[in-house]
Amino acid sequence: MNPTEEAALQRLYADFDAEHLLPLWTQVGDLMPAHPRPQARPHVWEWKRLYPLARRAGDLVPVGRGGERRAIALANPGLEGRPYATPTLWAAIQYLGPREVAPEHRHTQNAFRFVVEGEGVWTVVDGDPVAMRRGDFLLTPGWHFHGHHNTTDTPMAWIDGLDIPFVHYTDSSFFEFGPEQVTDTGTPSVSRSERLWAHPGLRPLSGLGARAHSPIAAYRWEHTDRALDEQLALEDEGHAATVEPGHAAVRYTNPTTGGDVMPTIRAEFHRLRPGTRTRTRREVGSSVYQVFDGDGVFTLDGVERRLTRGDLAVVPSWSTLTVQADSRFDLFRFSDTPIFEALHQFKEETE
Ligand code: GTQ
Ligand code: FE2
Repeated sequence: MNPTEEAALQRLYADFDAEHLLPLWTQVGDLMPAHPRPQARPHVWEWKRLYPLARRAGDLVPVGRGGERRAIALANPGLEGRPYATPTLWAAIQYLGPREVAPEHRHTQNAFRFVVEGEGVWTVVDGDPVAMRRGDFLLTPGWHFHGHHNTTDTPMAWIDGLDIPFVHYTDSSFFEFGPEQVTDTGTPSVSRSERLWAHPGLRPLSGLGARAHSPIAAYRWEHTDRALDEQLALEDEGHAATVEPGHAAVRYTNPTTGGDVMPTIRAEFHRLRPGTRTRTRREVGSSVYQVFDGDGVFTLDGVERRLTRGDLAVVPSWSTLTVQADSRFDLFRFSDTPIFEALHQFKEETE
């Protein structure tokens, strides 16, 4: 290109800019990479550092109307300071002090809680009080009113998972305040939702038809634990039951469809026998893991990170993951996979 042409080209680009236009040919490599090149990075947050920070927030920051929740988001270091664990998923530690109440509200964002330690908080979902205890997985699907109240003299912390970033990018958020106090202060050990819905393989005839969200408000640890134990016992007895040798796994499902618990979020629990090393996998979409119990090593895009109880790890889209269990290793996992499956964009590779 001669100097005259070069100057003309620069004028063209300046005129594009003035009209808010951008040519594909200068951007194509970034816009259409040969495979996903996530901005989010693999990252680990240690529970032993998170929990004391949440406790300090408990001492200094009140919970109530306006702020709504004492939730502290995991902010992925690749995502430009936004409170997002991945481009689609929010993950936070939420802390509720003795006798505190987080007021009721509802929003289009889908939410869940997972409890790694403690008890004494009830989350009230559309008026149904749901006890929260170690190992329980609790749902607050989109547009259900929910508030949390701690009925004890001890604080409690848990993790929240929501599709906040996805809803934010897609400009689809609606939000409404509910009452400042929870609508039902009862403290039953089993919610009405579980009494109606949480019986294996049985559904009430008063509730036929497919629903977009699971009607089960709480998936209790005793069931998850037993399901995983039985997979390993069956494997010991020579029956096919595990996803790979020494690796038991279950997915939380919506009993009205057999599919995922909520339209945007998948949740699973994995149990590795001591010494198990998984195959290396990568897939489209992002995941967050929390260690429920035990010790092991996550190799994320070739980098080893040692994890222990409560630690959280983010696996961005198309990043490789291998898990090595040094003890029995129990892992809670959630991901945005249902979004990609629904759009026929899901893809995975196993080494
Ligand atoms: O508990 O309702 O971590 O609305 C973020 C948004 C928790 C909740 C979060 C929320 C909640
Ligand atoms: Fe909420």
